Amino acid sequence: MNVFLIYIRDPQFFSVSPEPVVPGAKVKIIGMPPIGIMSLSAVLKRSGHRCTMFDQANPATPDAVIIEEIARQKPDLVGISFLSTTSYPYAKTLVKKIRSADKGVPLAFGGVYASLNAGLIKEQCPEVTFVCRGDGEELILDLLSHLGDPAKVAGLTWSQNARVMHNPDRPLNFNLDQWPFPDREGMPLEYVESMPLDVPVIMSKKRFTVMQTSRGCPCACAYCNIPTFGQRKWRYRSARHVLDELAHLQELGYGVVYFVDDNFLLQPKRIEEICRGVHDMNITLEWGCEGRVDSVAQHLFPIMARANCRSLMFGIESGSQRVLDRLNKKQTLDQIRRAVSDAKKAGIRLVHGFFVVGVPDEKIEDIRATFDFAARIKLDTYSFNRLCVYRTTPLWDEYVKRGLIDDAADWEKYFKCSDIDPTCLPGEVINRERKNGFSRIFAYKLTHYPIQTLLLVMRLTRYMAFGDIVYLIFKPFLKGNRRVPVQQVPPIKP
Ligand code: B12
Repeated sequence: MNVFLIYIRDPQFFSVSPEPVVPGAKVKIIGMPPIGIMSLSAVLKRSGHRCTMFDQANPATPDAVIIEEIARQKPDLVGISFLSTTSYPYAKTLVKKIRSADKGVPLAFGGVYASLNAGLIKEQCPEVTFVCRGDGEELILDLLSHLGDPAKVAGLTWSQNARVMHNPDRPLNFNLDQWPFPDREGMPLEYVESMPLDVPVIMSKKRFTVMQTSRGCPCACAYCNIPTFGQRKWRYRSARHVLDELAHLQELGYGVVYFVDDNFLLQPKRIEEICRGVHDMNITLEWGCEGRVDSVAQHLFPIMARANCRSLMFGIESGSQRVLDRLNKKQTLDQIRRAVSDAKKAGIRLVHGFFVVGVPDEKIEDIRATFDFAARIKLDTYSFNRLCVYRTTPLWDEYVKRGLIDDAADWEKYFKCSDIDPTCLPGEVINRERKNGFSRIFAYKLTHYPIQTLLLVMRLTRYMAFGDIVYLIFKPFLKGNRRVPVQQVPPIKP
């Protein structure tokens, strides 16, 4: 059969401007390769199906071109993949456009947000034929075999006689080694910038891609819905399978890879095997990953560094223990200090800290403590985002109970916590404290860690246009705070 897969991007995360906002800047799009559809494409092709992938950020294939292709090729199924609440409006718009051009083509949604809101989406967006929940590999094959009899497909939400049908869930599949490596060569990707400006994922000019070596996370942080999506289970590919994919990427000419795992640092034995294999198999690919500071794999940081781990991004969140506890982070300030210092001592080139501000019950002193803490630990880079609440997270459920969110009316929205929660500091105060905090961090880093700061700036100049660096440094002080991308998709009212 012939399948189209389309990856939806929220335009605020990509910029395809021929005239960059900062003169001389070379950032093309802020994002990563769409590994979700690439994974499905590989599975489809291995089973003998034809598959064409589209990325909404590809300037060569705007929506009109995709719709023309649908009219020309008449695919048997069009799968539409998006990650989050923020991209749902754009997925809806595209589905409506496709449907008005073609009444009959089966349209399927998939991805984390679609999975967790399937029934509501199917009701709100009748143009979409199927909403696919959970892992897509088995499901999409099953769906193609039962396009005329969707009742047989576990994990599917669809409608019959105007009634939304919610088939039983698919059991979680733990055998991830059975799937082929993602189809990375099946779509053009030269418009994707390998180093998103918001998060300096990887600093390299080598050919870049992403890889997923495990799925899920057993933790229960208040702001995260991955445990809901993955039933708090952690599923992983064997070290052997991961190494084979790394070797395959090297053969294809990739030089750098970022692991998009939810919790890469969970199992020391597997990490050790992967690192040992990197040496034994002469894999020179550089890589980066994310992890928790309480990982029991910290003694492996030196081995990881020797196995070409170049960036390690920690979800630190706050420099106030009170705030960490409020977020149910189950980590201590000491653990953070130790993890960051161990990673730097081990020789990991870039250690990043993700922080949030605007947390419920957070006081001005907590925000100040967070910035001062971030300044003092040996992080190379850091980001401080305003905490947002998404449906199916513990925090969302708390807000529903407290009457701050009306689940029935608000399900397709997300909120900055400070916009709805009176226990948060007001937005202006958070922004003011964030600006002041950035000034203090810069001053502290320059005076206390001048060599680390200088090396970082020198490294940035090697990989980024000067305009981008200036923007990155001054972004926290700019009004509005975010580079305004040229929007390929018109903004839609929520
Ligand atoms: C990498 C990543 C990013 C990257 C984007 C990568 C890219 N391609 O551009 C960056 C850093 C840019 C990013 C940004 C954001 N992200 Co993000 N991100 C992730 C992360 C960690 C991994 C995603 C991934 O690559 N998964 C691996 C692939 C293989 O899985 P997949 O895409 O889900 O696809 C599988 C299934 O879902 C299914 N499937 C998917 N599509 C389809 C379609 C069909 C037809 C079928 C049958 C099946 C199917 O099959 C696939 C294979 O099994 C997820 C966490 C997660 N586990 O999903 C968070 C996550 C998706 N992000 C999240 C958020 C909130 C954001 C931001 C809004 C953050 C912000 N405020 O800036 C932005 C918005 C991005 C956007 N445009 O939507 C939340 C979403 C929560 C929500 N309800 O909205 C998540 C779940 C993190 C979390 N812990 O809560 N993100």
